[in-house]
Amino acid sequence: MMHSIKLSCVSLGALLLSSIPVLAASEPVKPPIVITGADMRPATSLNGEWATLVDPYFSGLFSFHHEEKKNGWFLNQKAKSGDTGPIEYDFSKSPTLKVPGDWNTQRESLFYYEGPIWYEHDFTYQPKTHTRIFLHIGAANYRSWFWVNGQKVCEHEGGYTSFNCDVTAVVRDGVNFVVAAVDNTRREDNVPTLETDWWNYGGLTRSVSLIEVPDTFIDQYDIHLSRGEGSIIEGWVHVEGGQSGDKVEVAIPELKSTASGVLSSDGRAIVHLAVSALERWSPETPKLYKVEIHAGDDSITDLIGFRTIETRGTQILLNGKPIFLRGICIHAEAPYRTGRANTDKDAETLLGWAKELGSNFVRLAHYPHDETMLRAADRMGVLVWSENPVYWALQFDNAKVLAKAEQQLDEEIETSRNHAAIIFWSMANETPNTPARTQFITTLAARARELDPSRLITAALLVRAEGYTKVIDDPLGKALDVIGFNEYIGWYEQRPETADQTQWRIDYQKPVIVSEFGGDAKAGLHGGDNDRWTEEYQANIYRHQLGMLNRIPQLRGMSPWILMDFRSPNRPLTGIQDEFNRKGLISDQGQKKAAFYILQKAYTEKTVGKPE
Ligand code: GCB
Repeated sequence: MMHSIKLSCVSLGALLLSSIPVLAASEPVKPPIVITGADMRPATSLNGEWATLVDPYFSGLFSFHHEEKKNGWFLNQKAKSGDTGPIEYDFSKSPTLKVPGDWNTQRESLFYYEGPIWYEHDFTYQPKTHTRIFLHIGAANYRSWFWVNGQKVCEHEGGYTSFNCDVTAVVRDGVNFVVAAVDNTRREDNVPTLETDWWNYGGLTRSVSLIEVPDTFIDQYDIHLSRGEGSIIEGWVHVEGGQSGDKVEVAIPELKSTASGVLSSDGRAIVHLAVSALERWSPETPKLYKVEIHAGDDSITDLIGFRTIETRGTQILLNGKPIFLRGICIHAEAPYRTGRANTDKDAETLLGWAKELGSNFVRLAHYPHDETMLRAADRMGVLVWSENPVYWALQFDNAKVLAKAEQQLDEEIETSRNHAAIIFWSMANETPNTPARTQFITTLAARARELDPSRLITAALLVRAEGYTKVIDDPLGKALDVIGFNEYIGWYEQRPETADQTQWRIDYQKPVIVSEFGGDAKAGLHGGDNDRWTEEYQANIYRHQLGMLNRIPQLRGMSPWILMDFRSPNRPLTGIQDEFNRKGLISDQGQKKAAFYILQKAYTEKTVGKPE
C-alpha cells in the first residue's frame, strides 16, 4: 500500500514516511480491562506534569492519506544531526499539562478546544518476575490511544470510566515513556452524542498509575449483603488466568467470618459468608468493613459497607425499612477552581455541602463519577444514583451506538459495584419517546440487572402535559424499578405558582423520584419573586415545588437540579450566566443562594416527603 503511494505520487509526505525507521509490526493490542478495586492496589502514580502537543489535524497519528502511521509521535523521537528526514515534534521542548486534569481550564488557548492532544511522560521502572503491570487510567475523555516505549498498548472509547491496559510485555528496566493521544471531538454516534448541557472537558481527566498484580490475579469481585433477613454476605470473585478448581478465600476479620469458594470453568468462584452482629451501612451509620480476598499469590483488601436496597409496591426499602431520598444532583465540576472534579478534596467539598443541605442522597449526573467521589460517598454516608451517559437523543437505531453504551455500562458496574453508597443504576436522561429508544434502553436495563441483580434500575424520564395535569406514561417506565422524571415548572414552562395547580397522573405503581427541577439564579443578584435570574425567583420556584411534590402520593425522593453552578457552553448570557448553568443552589465559588436555605429547612425539618 505504502509502496504504491510512493510510486504514484512522489510527495513530500511519501518521502518523509519512507525515510524514518519503522518498528517491527507489533502484536494486535489487547482491549483494556476493568480491574475492580484498582484504587486499592499498590500503585506507582504517573500523575504530574506531562509534555503535550496540540494536534487538531491528528497528523501525529495519521498520514497525509489518512492511514495510521507506523512512525507517529508515539515513538517520541527527537531530532538529531544526521537525521535523514525531519522530526517535526519534540515532547521534551513542549509545554506541559497537569494529569489528572482537563486541558480546557489549564491553558487559555484550550478553553474551547475539541480535538486530539498528545501527552508524554517518562517513568522509571524495575519489572519483577511473575508480575503483570497495567497502566490504570481513571478516565480519558473521549477516545484515547496509549503507547509505552513506542508500542501501542490499548485504545479506549468513553470519557467517564476507568480502564487498564496490559503493559507487561513492553515495560523495561530503567527509563520508560508513555505516550497518550486523547481526542474529545463530539460525534453523532458517540455516547454521549453531539448535544449535552455540560462542558466537554478533554484530556486525562482522572489519575493515571501503574498497577502491579501477580500473573494470575483477582480482576473482579462483587461482595454484598443478600436481600432478606440479612445474615448472609454473598457474591463472587473472578480470577484472571485462574484454573477451574482453584481456591478463593474471602475474610471479614472484624466479623470473624471467612468463606472459601472454588473457581468454575468461567474463572469465577461463588462465596457465601454467614455473619452475625453485622452493623449495616446506612447514611446514619456508614460502617465500612475491611474485606480481604485471597486467590493463589494474589490478595486485595477493600473497604465495603453492607446494606440492602429493594422496592415494595411504591416504597423504597433501605435495609428493609422505607426511606425518603432527600437528594440533590451533582456534576463532576470542581468547586472553586472549576474544571473536572477529580480529587478527594473536591468530593468532600461537594458531598459536605450536600450533607449540610440535609441530603441523604445524591444523583451523580450525567455520567459515572470517579472513585474518589464514590469512596467519599461510602465514607460520608450518602446514597448515590449512578448514571451512564445515555443523554438526550442518541442514535438509538444504531447497533454500534448500543455497543458503545453497553461497554460504558459494563465498565461503570464492573468498576463500582462494591460501593454500598450506590443504590441505583440510571440508564438514561430525558430521552425521546420512540420505539427504538425504548428498545435500546430496555436492552441496557436487562444488561444492568444481569450484571448486578442487587441494585435498582432507574432513568430520568420526560413528562407530558394535559392541561394542568402532568402525565408520566412513557413506556420506558416498564423497564424500571424506580421512575425518575425531570420537570421545570416555573423555569422552562409556566410560572412558579403554576405548581400549586398542577396535578400528577403517574401510570406506574412504582416508587417515584423527581430527579430534576429548578431554575437559574446568579449568586448575589437580588430582586422580587418574579424577577428571573435573581435568588428570590429561584427561591420562589423551590417554595412552590415543595408544596406540589408533597401532593404526589408515591413520591419517594427528589434530587433538584443542581448543587453547584457548572460550566456549559449553552449558557452565554453575559453578566449572568457567562457560560455557567446557574441552577446551582451554590455558586461555583461556594456562595450559597437563598434557595439553598429553603431546601435545607425542608430537608432538616422533614417537611417534604414521606417514605410511606
Ligand atoms: C435538564 C437536563 C440537565 C440540564 C438541565 C437544565 O433537563 O437533564 O442536564 O442541565 O435540564 O439546566 O436545563
